[in-house]
This record gives sequence, structure tokens and C-alpha cells, in this order.
Amino acid sequence: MCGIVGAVAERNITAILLEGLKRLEYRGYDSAGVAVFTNNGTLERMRRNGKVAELEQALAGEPLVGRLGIAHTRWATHGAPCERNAHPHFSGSDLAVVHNGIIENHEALREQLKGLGYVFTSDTDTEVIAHLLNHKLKDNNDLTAALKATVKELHGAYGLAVISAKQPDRLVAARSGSPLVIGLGLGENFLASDQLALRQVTDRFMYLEEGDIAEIHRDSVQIWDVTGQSVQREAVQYSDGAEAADKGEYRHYMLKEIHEQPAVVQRTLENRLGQDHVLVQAFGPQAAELFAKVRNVQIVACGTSYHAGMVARYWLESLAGIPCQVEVASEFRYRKVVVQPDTLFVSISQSGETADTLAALRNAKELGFLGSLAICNVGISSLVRESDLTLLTHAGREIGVASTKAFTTQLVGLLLLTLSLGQVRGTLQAGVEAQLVEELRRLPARLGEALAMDTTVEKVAQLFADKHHTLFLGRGAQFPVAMEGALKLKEISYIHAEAYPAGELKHGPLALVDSDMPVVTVAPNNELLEKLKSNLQEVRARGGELIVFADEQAGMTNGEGTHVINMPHIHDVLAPILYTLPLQLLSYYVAVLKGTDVDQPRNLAKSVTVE
Ligand code: HGA
Repeated sequence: MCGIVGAVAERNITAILLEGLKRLEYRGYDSAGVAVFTNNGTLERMRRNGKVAELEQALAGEPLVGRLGIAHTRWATHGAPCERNAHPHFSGSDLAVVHNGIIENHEALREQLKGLGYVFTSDTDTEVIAHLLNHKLKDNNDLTAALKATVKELHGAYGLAVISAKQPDRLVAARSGSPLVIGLGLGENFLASDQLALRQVTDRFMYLEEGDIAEIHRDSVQIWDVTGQSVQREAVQYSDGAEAADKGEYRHYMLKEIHEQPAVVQRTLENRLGQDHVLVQAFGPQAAELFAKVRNVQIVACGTSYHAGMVARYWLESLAGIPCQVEVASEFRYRKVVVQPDTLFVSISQSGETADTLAALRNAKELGFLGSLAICNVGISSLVRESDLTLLTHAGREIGVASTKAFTTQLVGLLLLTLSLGQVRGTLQAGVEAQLVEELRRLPARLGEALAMDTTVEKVAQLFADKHHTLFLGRGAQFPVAMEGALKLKEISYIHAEAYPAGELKHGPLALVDSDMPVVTVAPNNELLEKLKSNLQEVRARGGELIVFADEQAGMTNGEGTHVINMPHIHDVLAPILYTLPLQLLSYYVAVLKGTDVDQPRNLAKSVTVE
């Protein structure tokens, strides 16, 4: 969330900063701003409410030209999204700060700084950092020394980039709880909250660690760790080429990412399947030894990843016979948790920088878990670095804020985990692993078949165009799929959607059902099908309109108020992965009909790096 870009060079850096912001914009798009030490020797800024395009347009009219600058795209936590609250924040006319994160003691600091005569022009927590830094500069004219003194007084999380007109040869930065990376160039250096922002200018990166402070010049970088010791951080070179970030033939990134699922699931499976078994080493060299000791699993995640975890619970208990608990990270991290002996801690996050999940992992290390495993899409993330074992999902870059391919590849990773644990612990029923490995091999083709229903789902979406509320139903492992379907619809179409296990309907939510409340159901052909059919009758009897994604062999037919969309038959264990796809398409087409901003829905942002 929020994006930071900085540059110190011998050429004009404004275009580099703007391009970096565009690449990070999906992380936050409430406002954008840039501060440049101009060739006239003054520090100038331009900020605009709304998207980076607004800033770009403003800069086209009034260009800022300079060789040192910082920029930011914001997802507001403190203070409304408006120009006054947009970063960079100034203290006086010489000092500019951009910040990702939350300063928890901002109110006390604000009062203290007001007492010292500082005048606040925004409602953000960030502005206290600018004034505190200014105050520290009075004791010590050196920007780095002042930043070191400043961060000692900050409680909370921050990734910070600072420039000063008094020391225009440097960019200074600090990381605690919010990632920062230095991009290394030739005679020029850069800073960003994610290397994606800098792939246009360099392929060499140096990741700051927790508590690091950095002083970045054109031709040198100096870093101090949390204890104040000068340290070297390894420079990493990327050879994979900057991943394509265009929409191709698709109207939105989300649609492109939905259609990428057969290919990325294939990639997630690559090198992980033996002839009739899962290759346990895919989780790391010590995986087999660790898995052999696992008697319980605790999954912790947020949002869509949490739903993936909930599906995994059904798999782990029914296939591998391993008790599993699943909890949202923001609850887990603040609760007194009783850890069963020999419990594996599994965290799931697309970015690997999700603040709550990362904090939960850090807490877990104190709680006596057997070990930790991260299911993650980003190999260079904090979650991966700090976990004992990792399974990368290889979904590729996901730009749409509403997660699609990250979710299905997480499910694949979690099924591989289930089979690996069952294999190592000898708890799988005979033949199950071989059969599921075979089904996994066929999965990409099956997903392709499901996506061929695109135009059918587009037609069904019209039923939702004038609706304000919907229910999603599923049973068993399809209940979390229904939850994910409801979340998707909420996120991008702003229609209120709730998910229930179908058997719960009669315990309350049935009271809501009428002809204005469409009910979406996922109905694979399994032992719960007949029970589900009865639940659907209960809806029809109350005039509710049914949209049912049903197995082609389930014997369900269209009728008055019942719209059945046939799905290719699939093994029940893999059904949650397949049935997710039409629900993604449904949300997408409803959002398009409603004219919302599909890839960047209101109030949200990608990679939730704040609490
Ligand atoms: N607290 C700051 C920065 C918010 C942020 O990092 N969002 O991801 C603000 O509200 O401006």
C-alpha cells in the first residue's frame, strides 16, 4: 500500500519518479505527489488528489526539473484523501518527506511540535515526521543524523524517504515495518517501496532490513542497522526481465489475470509433481524432516488469502487427517493463543508484505510453533525471508486490486502442502495421492474449459445490474469459495454480498430472501449435492432468484427463477479451484455493467502494508 519512489542522479529525475509511481499506483491511488530539488536550487512540490494521471497532467503544465527527488502515491490511513493530505509533506521550505505506514504516537508528537511552534497543514500522521526531523536538524545539521534521532521517537510502522535543500547530494531513508529497496545505477541511485517501480532504470537492488537507515548518494550508499552499526547489504541482480505490465488484448488487468489462471496454475505445479506423488522438497530441503513432526496446522492470513486457508482446512482434515485452525491475521496477532504441540505455522500472502500477516509470523516465533511455512507470490518478500519454509505460487505480477490468480495458485500450493504432509506422515488413504496428482496435471485444461464460459457468465451478470444485495451459498469446501465470490463482488461492484454455508440459511438469512436478492450457489456433484438442492428449494419457495454453477452431471436444470450454468465435471477435491473462476467472472462483468473502476476499486489498494 502507498508507493514511494526516490532518485538521486545527474539527469532530470521527474520522469523516472512519475513512471515509478505509475507502476506502484495499484498499491494506492487516493492522491499522488512529487518533490524535486530543482535546478534553480529550491525544493518544489506538486501534489494532486486522485490518480497519478492527474499529477502527470499538472506536471506537463508546470514541469519540475531537477536531479534529486521523492514521490508518493497514497492510500490514506490518517486524514481524508485530498491534496492537502497528499505526500510529500514539507517542514518549512527545505525539507520533504514521504512515508508508508502509520505513526501510532502521532497525536502526542503533534501536540509537542505545536508547542514548539510548528504549524500543521495536513491531517496526516506523516506530517509529524517532517516537523520532528526539522526540529532534530536544529541540534545537528546532518540529515542522516537527524533521521536517526527522529526514528527513535516514532512508534508504529514506516518506510521513509527524505530530501533536504540544504544537503541536495543525498536521499535518506529508514525502514521499520514497511519495505524499502535501493535501486543501484551507474552514477545514479534510486529508492522505492517495491523494486517494480525501478525496473525501468536498473536490475540491481539492495533490500533494506528492519531498522535500517540509508544515506544514498549518486555514487555511493551507506547503511546502518538497527543497532547503529554500519552494515553492507547484499546487492541482488535480476535477470528475469521486467514482467509485462500491460493489459494486452484485455479491457482490464483483472480480466487478463482471470484468463491467465490455466497458465499460472501450470507454472505453480512445475517441478513439484513426481509421477504419482508430490515432491516434498518443493517446500525446501528441510521440509520432509519438519513435516514428519507436524501434528497440527495453524493457518494465518487476511482477505482472499484467508479464504484460501479456509479451503485448506477442509483438505488437511479430510485428506491428511491433520487438525487445522485458520484465523485472520489481525485477530491472531493480538490474541493470547494456545499452541498445540507440534503445530506448523502457515502464513499466506500474495505480496509477502501484508502487515498483519507478517506481524502474526513474528509473534508466532515467540509462541513455540514447530516451524513456519510461507505460501507467497513474491520470493523476495519479508514473509519469505522470515519463514523456515516457502512455497512460491508463481502467479506472476497481479495488478488488479481484487485478487484472482493469486488465490487459485495459493489453493494449488495448499493442496500440494496437504498431499505432502499426508505423504510424509503416512496419513493419506491408499491411491489418493496418485489420483490427485493426476487430477492436478489435468487442472490447467479444466480451468481453460471453465473460462470458455466467459460469455455465458457475462449474460448472467445482467441479472445483478439493478440489485443491491446478494447471497452466496456453498457447502463443505465450497463454503469458502462462496465467501471469496461474495468478497469479489463487494470489492469491485460495491454490491452488498454475504456468504453462508447453505445449511445455515434457515437459521436466519432466509429472512432476507425475496425477488430482489439473487442467490448465487456453487454446486459440484458431491455427497452434499442433494442437501444443497433442498436448501435451494427453500430459496425458490420464498421467491428468491437462483444462479447455480452446477456440475454438468448434477442433474440441475433451468426453470422459472433458476438459472443453471453447467460446469465441467471435476474431482470433488479440486472443485474449489474450478468453481472460483465463474464467480470471478461474474463479479467482473457485474462491475463492468455498473461502470466501477474494476482494477482500482474505491477505498482499496493492493498489498496491505499497514495495519
Ligand atoms: N499514514 C500515511 C501513509 C499511509 C500508508 O502508508 N498507506 O498505505 C497517510 O495516511 O498518509
